[in-house]
Amino acid sequence: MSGRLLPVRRTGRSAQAGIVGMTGRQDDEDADALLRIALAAASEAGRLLASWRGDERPEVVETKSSPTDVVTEMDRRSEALITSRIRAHRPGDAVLGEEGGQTAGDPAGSEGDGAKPGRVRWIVDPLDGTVNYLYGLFDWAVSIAAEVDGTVVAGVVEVPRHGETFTAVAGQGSWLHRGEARVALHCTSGVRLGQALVGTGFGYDSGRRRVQGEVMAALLPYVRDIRRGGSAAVDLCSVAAGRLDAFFERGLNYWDFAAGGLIAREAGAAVGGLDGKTESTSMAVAAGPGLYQQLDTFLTKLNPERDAQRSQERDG
Ligand code: 2AM
Ligand code: CA
Repeated sequence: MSGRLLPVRRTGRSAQAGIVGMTGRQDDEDADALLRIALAAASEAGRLLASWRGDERPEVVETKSSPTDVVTEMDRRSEALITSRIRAHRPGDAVLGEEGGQTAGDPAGSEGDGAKPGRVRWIVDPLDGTVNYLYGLFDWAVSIAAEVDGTVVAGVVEVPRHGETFTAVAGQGSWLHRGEARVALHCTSGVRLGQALVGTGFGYDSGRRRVQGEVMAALLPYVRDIRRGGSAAVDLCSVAAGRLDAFFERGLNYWDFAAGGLIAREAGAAVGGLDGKTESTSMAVAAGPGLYQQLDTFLTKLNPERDAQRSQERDG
């Protein structure tokens, strides 16, 4: 798949921005090569995950393991597959994954691919949108980003149930691949907050949710509507594709937004935190630049980066 879709050639805006301009340390071929590895791994992992359709549910209930265990198992298998594919090409790279944490590469094994040992780190979410996956909803994804010297230079979000693959290389724009077809992505622009369709998500902790509910109640009368998709990686790609005007979420992990953040940014979105901060596990926001400003101002006033007390009934 990756061989047919790539290489993505630089033209127009991309040629001026270029990855050299973005990082000053890396040339195009390296980021393209990293993207190709990510694409192949994400595609394979997507097929693996799609092969479980929830049919095992009655069985797992009978054997006293829960569907959640099956999902956790698929999660692990997906990450193991991705890590092994990355290591096969680039044994010297570090990999940060949701399941396995950070694993260092073998320093002796990383020659011949351009980047020196230690410069490349892969950020892997083997299954983003776990609850959707468990319930048979379609918004779940495999997300893989490649960093060079701490900067994300390539990202893939594979969304198997929609047959869609989102990609970006820093300075080269972002793309939606569907079968053999490929289209350049552009976020919406010039949308006022009052007309904006805004995606968001909620944490698992009840105290955090309490505040997120307050923020929703305050924001809802001032926007077109709210969507809660269930996969931050997919939501960020939706901003890139103009399917959402904006997205924000508190409490994401780096692997939830590393690839999707690049894809949104390369589609013209501003991606960051609130009040001048960069995107982080505390808060990640993405929208066309004007709307970003408006949302930033609105949300900052609500002090959304706080948590309330947890509820005993829910969290135990
Ligand atoms: P996951 O499906 O891999 O858990 C849902 O709001 C989005 O937030 C998903 O992308 C989900 O990823 C992510 N997420 C990650 N950690 C989370 C957490 N502690 N609480 C809520 N959502 C989390
Ligand atoms: Ca995730």
